[in-house]
Amino acid sequence: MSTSRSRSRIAATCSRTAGLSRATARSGSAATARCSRQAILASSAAEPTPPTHAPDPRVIPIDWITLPKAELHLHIEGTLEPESMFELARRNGVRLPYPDVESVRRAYVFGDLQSFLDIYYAACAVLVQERDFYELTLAYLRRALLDGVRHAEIFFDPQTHTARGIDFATVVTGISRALADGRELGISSRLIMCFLRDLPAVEAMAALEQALPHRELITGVGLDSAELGNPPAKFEQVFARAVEHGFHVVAHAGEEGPPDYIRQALDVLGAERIDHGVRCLEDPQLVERLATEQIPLTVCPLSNVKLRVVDRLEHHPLAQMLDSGLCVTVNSDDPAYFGGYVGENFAAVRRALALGDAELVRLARNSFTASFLDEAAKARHLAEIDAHIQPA
Ligand code: ES4
Ligand code: ZN
Repeated sequence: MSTSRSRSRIAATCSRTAGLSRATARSGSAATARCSRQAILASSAAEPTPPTHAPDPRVIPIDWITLPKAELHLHIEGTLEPESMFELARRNGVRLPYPDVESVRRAYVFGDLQSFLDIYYAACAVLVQERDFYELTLAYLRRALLDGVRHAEIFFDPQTHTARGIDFATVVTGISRALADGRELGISSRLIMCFLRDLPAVEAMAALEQALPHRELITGVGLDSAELGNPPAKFEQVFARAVEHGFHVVAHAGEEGPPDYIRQALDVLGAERIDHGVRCLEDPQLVERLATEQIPLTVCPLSNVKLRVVDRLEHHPLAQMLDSGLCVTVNSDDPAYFGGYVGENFAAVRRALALGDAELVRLARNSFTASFLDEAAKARHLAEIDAHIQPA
């Protein structure tokens, strides 16, 4: 495993064009140093090679934060920052069980997915008016732009709100109005409604019915919340009906649940993308299928550490997933709770897993190819990535 890993990193690094940064190459690797020297020589054959320990002023480092990318796994309710939580609580007369912002942040220590969901759903009580959903979404889009996000496919959980007496229309129009304004700011988007898998399937079916008058605002359906004990097959009929209505299909699977949940998401629900999917590595046949069919997996590294899916980022399976030929993307999940937006997720895996330039570029390219954008838009974004890493 480690042999194939280092081989692929060398190959990836050596396929870079002259002028790219080698700051991401793991220090002490003779092979990457050799590759970097070749790149420098190609760009300036007449000049002597500088010592490898000194930064080369001719190499322009890539800005990974502003590298154009798409965010494909983002729960809009998970972008509620503690400051906004207090502001909305005051505005809507909602009592919070915390005295201040600092004590909220201190509470964000989670043992597993369920311990996070308990706090996350409770916090949603401050979202009441259409303008609350609008402001939440617009704040996210403004923040995402700073991280190079050009396109965002955003989840929302309608049942979390309708169960509190908030109209489906209030939620979906508030979010969609912000998404329309976001387009003016230079960020395209799609909206995906998720069913809460810990609730009965009939309730998911009712949510789908409520969505139909807003069909044109919603691109796809997904499946989230407590995974263990709630297999995808529980929602077979709901997803069949969603497909009849032409919705795209995604599903959280293989975050805490076993590889078989990933198979069910694909074969029973017709999922086009798997959200998380990290546990696929326990099943080599499944990995082979996911790689062959290039089924995208929207991986959320900082989320996986916070929810203890992995014990530390240095042990995250993202690198192994890349090496296995999987179409993986890096995403932020619930950034207000997990310690970072998508740029911070990129920066964190780059450092912790010593990813090379080519691997980071692949992650950004995958984010567009795995999106629900049309082919022309995908091509435009991929060209923009090329321009970013290879300035004229
Ligand atoms: C979620 Cl991290 C995660 N997993 C499953 N469902 C979710 N809803 C919001 N965040
Ligand atoms: Zn998620």
